[in-house]
Amino acid sequence: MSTEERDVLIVGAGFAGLYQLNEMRKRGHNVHAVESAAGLGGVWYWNCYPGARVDTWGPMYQFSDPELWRDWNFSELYPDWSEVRAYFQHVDNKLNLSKDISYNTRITAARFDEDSRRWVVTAESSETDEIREISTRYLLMCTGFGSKPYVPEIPGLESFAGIAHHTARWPQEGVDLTGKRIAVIGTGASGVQVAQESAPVAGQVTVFQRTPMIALPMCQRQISEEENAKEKATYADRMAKRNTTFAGFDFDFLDKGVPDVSTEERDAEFERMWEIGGFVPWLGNFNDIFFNEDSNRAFYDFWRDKTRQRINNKELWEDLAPTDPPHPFGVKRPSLEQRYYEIYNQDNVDLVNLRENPIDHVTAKGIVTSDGVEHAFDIIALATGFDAVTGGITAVDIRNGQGQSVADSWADGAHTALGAATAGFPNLLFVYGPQSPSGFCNGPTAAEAQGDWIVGFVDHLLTSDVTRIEPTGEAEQTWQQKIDAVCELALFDRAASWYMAANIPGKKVQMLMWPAGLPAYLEEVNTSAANGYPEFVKA
Ligand code: NA7
Repeated sequence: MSTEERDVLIVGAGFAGLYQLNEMRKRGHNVHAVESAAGLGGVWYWNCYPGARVDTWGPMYQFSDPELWRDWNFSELYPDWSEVRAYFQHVDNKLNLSKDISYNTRITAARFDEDSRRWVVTAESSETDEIREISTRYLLMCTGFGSKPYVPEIPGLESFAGIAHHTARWPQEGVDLTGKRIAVIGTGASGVQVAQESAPVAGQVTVFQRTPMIALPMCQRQISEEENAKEKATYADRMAKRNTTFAGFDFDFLDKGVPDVSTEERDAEFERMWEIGGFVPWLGNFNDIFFNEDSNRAFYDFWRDKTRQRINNKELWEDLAPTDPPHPFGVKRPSLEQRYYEIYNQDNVDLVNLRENPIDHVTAKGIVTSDGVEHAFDIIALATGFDAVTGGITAVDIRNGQGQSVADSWADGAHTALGAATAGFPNLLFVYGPQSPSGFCNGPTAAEAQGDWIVGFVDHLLTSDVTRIEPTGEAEQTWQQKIDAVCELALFDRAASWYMAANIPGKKVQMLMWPAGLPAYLEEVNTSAANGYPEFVKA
């Protein structure tokens, strides 16, 4: 076992980790990154299932450095996983990040040594089985919100004789869907994408739905070279704007609520948003959409009526676009779809409503539902989501000097100061983690905006005499109170979502994100920096 010494060790080579690596390197720090995948991209390495694509328009789903975007073009407004992966390769070609990344390497454990004030990290290579120890002053978890797939306990799943994969563990070489009988379990973003991609080529697609997805039209289109060239003139302004909007996009909520306008104006706005598509009807809607139940319901009814027009079989309307909303619109992340509702007009596509007819067990041949019917399949796609936000952190056995693990410390709920550090665990920071803008924020924007604060903080520490920092319990309580104050007014707790940690049985239900928007977040962390990081005890 070798021991290498670092100032900063980064776990994860997605947007957040790569930004940290580049910025720390620029400042001359001894930094290294480890990544369990064989390549760059984080979620975009693992999520190569059929139809996987970004739900943010490509121009704004990039780093803001002009050197990186000037000569990069996506061919579609919402690029698929392979184009995003090519983008990461482009970034690597420009910045030569790979030379400081250990791929195929998983961090399994980290112990804080109080004497040296350093983390001793165990890294295992999946290629060579080599186990190495890395000693680092600061440990930066950049594990994203979706790095730990969740597979529900379904009796008999392991006995299935066909092909079964979680969407985020889809084989890199792909799976031929042509003519196959395919089960899709789950109707989040991943399930919707697999279903609509499979339907045109599969022999049979059966979607197992627990909660209807309130999916929005993606309004996907090709982007020509001319359009890309023309758009580039707008990039710098639009990228700067990202830090000023609630969710890190180049658009924001309207500056009015539904009660402020007439019914005609409201409907005209809904129509306008609908035409633009994507997340505009979600995060560019009236500013009371997450707070006022009547406003939220008005949009739901608009969505329901639009969606029903696309489904020929009226018997499916209550399943797919029910009269009353399954939960308020948008408090669960909406999927963006391209032809999802139309697939139900095909003879080879079925829906099983799991609320009426749950899965009982899986056999070698397929899925048996509680009505006793055995549905035979060649492929089962488990689009069942993630132990989101905290899962990538607690999956590593991170222990403090007293032997306590982060997982134990968070058993009754994650607690953080500034959504970036947790009391009891010195010199440990996370980007895009719990109680940060995370799942409410465009990934590249958060990687840079929250990332800049973390770079500044660590740089400040490494160039001072301080060798140990730890957030105070008081700072955590203040942070929690600020989160609770927004949640008390909002509708977020009305859905069993991964935002609320409610998608994993037994996980403590809590708002996992900073719900007050990116500008308020940046004000908090920038104030902290200006005041010398008072949320932390320094030694
Ligand atoms: P999501 O959005 O968490 O969706 C998971 C889906 O799996 C959702 O429809 C769940 O139903 C369903 N699910 C979970 N457990 C079960 C069981 N036990 N039985 C049946 N169905 C189940 O994950 P995605 O991968 O689609 O998307 C994650 C994010 O990645 C997404 O928001 C984008 O930002 C990209 P439920 O709704 O809980 O009833």
